[in-house]
Amino acid sequence: MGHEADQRAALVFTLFDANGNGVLDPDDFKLMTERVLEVAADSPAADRQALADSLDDYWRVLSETLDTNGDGVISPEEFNGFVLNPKLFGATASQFADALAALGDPDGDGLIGRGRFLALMTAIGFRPANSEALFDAFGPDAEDRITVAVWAQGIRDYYSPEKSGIPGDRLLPQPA
Ligand SMILES: [Ca+2]
Ligand SMILES: [Ca+2]
Repeated sequence: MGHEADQRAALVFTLFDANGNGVLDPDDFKLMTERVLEVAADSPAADRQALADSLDDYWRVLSETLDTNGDGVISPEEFNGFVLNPKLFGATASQFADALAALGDPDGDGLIGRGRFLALMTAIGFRPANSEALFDAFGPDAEDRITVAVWAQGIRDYYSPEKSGIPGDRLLPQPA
C-alpha cells in the first residue's frame, strides 16, 4: 500500500467516527446517514433509501470483519487500514459510491453542481477547502458541474490502495 493510500485509510477512520468518541460504532453510521439525507431532502426516495442501505451495509461488513475482540465497536487498532482492502470492502465501497453520487443529482440529469457536492461532502465530514479542491480536480464543465459517473469513480479510486496521484488525494491534509 502506498503512502497516499495509508493516509486515505486514516482519514476514513476519522470521518466514519462521526460522533467523535474515538471508535467506530453503530451510532456513527446513523449520524452520518442523517446528515447526508438532510442535505439530500429533495432526492428521490429510492435514492435516499439506497444511501441509508449502503451505510447500514458498510457498518455490518466492517463490524463483522474488523471487530476482532467482539466488543461491538471498532478501535483504531482493529481498523488499521483494512478499509482499503478491496477483497473485503470493494463491493461495499462501490455500493456507497453509487448511492452517494446519486444524491448529488436530485433531478436525474447526470450532473452535479458544486454547491450540492460541497454540501454532501461537508455532511460526510470533509473540510470545505479539501472538497473544493477535489471538485476542481474532477474537471467541472463551463457551468461548474461534474458528472455522477466521475464522482462515483472518484470514490472508488479513493478506496483502491494501488492508486496514487488521484483526485481523491486532494482530501488529504496538504503539506504546509
Ligand atoms: Ca464513534
Ligand atoms: Ca472491537
